[in-house]
Amino acid sequence: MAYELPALPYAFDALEPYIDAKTMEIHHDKHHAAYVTNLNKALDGHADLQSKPIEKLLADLDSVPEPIRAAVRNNGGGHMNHSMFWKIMKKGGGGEPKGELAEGIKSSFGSFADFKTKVNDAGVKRFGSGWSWLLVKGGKLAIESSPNQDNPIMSGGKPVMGVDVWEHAYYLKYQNRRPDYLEAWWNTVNWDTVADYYAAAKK
Ligand code: MN3
Repeated sequence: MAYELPALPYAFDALEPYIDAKTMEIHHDKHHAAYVTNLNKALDGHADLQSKPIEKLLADLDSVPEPIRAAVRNNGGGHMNHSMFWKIMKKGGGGEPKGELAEGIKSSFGSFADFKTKVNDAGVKRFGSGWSWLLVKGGKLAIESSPNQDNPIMSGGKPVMGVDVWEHAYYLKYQNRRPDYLEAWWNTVNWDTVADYYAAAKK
């Protein structure tokens, strides 16, 4: 069974004015679609690997034959990362998390404001393309950035929230202003789905 591009769970313009419709259309229909196509191409003839859930595939890259490992890492990572990214945003998102997630953030990072600053900082300092992550590792919440399409699951972590800082995520509206994009991005967050990822990551 080949990997499939999930439908965007809202309209292209749902995240306006923070993320413009054209960016969302190209990001989902072209970039994410290409990761899925190229992942399936790399895994052609490897039915055992293609039948794995994407998170299982990426948690054990050593089981992927060396000649296709980089393609699986990059395109599989792109597929998993974007599948989460669409779900943790929504129309009318933003505000602050509640419940256990809010408590976890407070006890790990001091305050919600400090947490935001750290996530933004990880994203701004990531040279070139990558992601800023909230993750659970060793039972604790942490903030890290990753290069390219790497996902925390590739190094023993569990992703809770990932912010795409590739230029394709913001260039049409923000050009070189990655910090402005990151600041605006918080207005799109779907804290309910981030809380679901947190609950799953703690298990
Ligand atoms: Mn992207």
